[in-house]
Parts: sequence; structure tokens; C-alpha cells
Amino acid sequence: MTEEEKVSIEVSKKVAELIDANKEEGEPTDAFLMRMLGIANEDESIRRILFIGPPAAGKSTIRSVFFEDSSPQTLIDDPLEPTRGIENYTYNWLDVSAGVADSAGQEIERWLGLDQEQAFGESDSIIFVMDISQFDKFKDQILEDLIEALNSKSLVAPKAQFNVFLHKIDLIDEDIREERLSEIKTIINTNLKEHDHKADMILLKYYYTSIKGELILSLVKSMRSVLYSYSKIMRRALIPYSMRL
Ligand SMILES: Nc1nc2c(ncn2[C@@H]2O[C@H](COP(=O)(O)OP(=O)(O)O)[C@@H](O)[C@H]2O)c(=O)[nH]1
Ligand SMILES: [Mg+2]
Repeated sequence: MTEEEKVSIEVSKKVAELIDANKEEGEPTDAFLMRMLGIANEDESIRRILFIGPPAAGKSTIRSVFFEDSSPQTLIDDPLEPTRGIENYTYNWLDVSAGVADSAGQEIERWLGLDQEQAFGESDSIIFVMDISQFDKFKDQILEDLIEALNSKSLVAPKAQFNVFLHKIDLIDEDIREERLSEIKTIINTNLKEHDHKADMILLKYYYTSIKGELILSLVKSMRSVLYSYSKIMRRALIPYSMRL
């Protein structure tokens, strides 16, 4: 390989610290920064997206509404059967072929333990879904699962993007919604720090989602954000015209 030309850039102390923290994880700085910018390798055709999280968080519903155009209200009135094992689907979204792995929440211990390779292996994007209305009740379990999911990711799919969907925001009273969501995000971040996942605090992407009524837009936008870096069409649309090749 020829020696690539290198340039220097100035970054803030905070960013430099993050880059250093990531070096300890063994990922090359270039790859880390590309991942941060959401620029994916172009040489892969199928992107593997893993839905993981506690039972009844809404994983299968999100998959079905976004990729299969199922009616959100119908899935609230008449919910899907609980998922068993890992169900694999292939969908097309714009020019992206998405291999979607929908994992059973009841078996989450398995996906975070002995069968982590089966669940996380070759993932490009992980979507950890939690039911925000159950956060207080199951806080310790949810936080533990999230830390373990991050550990599995580092071990099995270190380059994957990690997204956290704080889902079912419709179940929180609108007057306190924003405040409550930022409170939960703070609790999660504090927990990550306490468990030596400081770099993940910045790498994690949070989304507030729901399929209920107009809030469906929140879900569509969030899924689009997860997928857009894999789409040449979307990337082209976002690059200023003068810079296009
Ligand atoms: N209120 C509300 N309920 C939802 C939402 N998304 C999913 N649900 C319901 O949550 C339950 C569990 O959904 P499911 O997709 O099977 O969860 P999974 O176990 O994570 O796959 C079902 O009764 C869904 O109708 C949402 O945004 N808001
Ligand atoms: Mg399911």
C-alpha cells in the first residue's frame, strides 16, 4: 500500500480526548472518524440492521411499520405475536438492501450472552429499543441490558453504529415529555460513565420515537437517519452541488 498523504486538522480538546479514548479500543483513527461522520464503506451491498431490546418494547412493530408500510393504528389495536428467536428479513429502502434481524425480547439474555455472535455478528447498525413508559419500573434491567449490548457490540461488531430508540413517547404526557426524555437520557449517560463507557456516551445516537398518530414522523425520521449513510442517493442529495463528483 502506498503511503497516503496526511494533513493536520485542529480539533477541540474534548474531541481529541475522544479520539484518544477510542484508540485504546484498537480502531484506527480514520475508521473511527468515518464512522462518526456516518460515512459507511461503499463496498458492501447488504446492510445488516439488528433490532434488540426488552420484550414488548416495540421492535417488531417498528420494523413492520417502517419497512412493510403496516398501519400503525392496526398494530396498536391488534399487536403482532411475540417474536421467537431471531427473524431475518430483507428489505429495500431507496438503494439500500437492508438485512433486518428482529430478535425476541424474551430471549435477550441469550443474545447478550452465549449467542451474542449470532445476534450481533456482521451488524452494520444496532437499534436498541426501549419502552420509555416502562423505564422507571425496569430501569436497572434496561440499563444492564444496554451496557451488555454495548459490550457485545465492541466484541462482535466493533464498527457498527449504535442507536438507542426511546420508544412509545406518546405514552408520556405531552407537557412533561421533553423534560422526561432528557432526564432519562441523563440517567443513561451517567450509567455509561459509571461503567467505563465514556466514549459510548458520545457515540450513541438517541432517537425519540412513536408510531402513534402524527408522532409516526418521529419514527420515520429516526429510521431514515439510521439508514441514510448507506444510501448513495441520500448522500448525494445532502452534498452541496458544487462538491459532487
Ligand atoms: N403506545 C404505543 N404502543 C406501541 C408503540 N409501538 C409498539 N407498541 C405496542 O407495543 C407492544 C409490543 O410491540 P412489539 O413490536 O411486539 O414489541 P417487541 O417485543 O419489541 O417486538 C404492542 O402491543 C404494540 O402495539 C408505540 O409507539 N406506542
Ligand atoms: Mg418482536
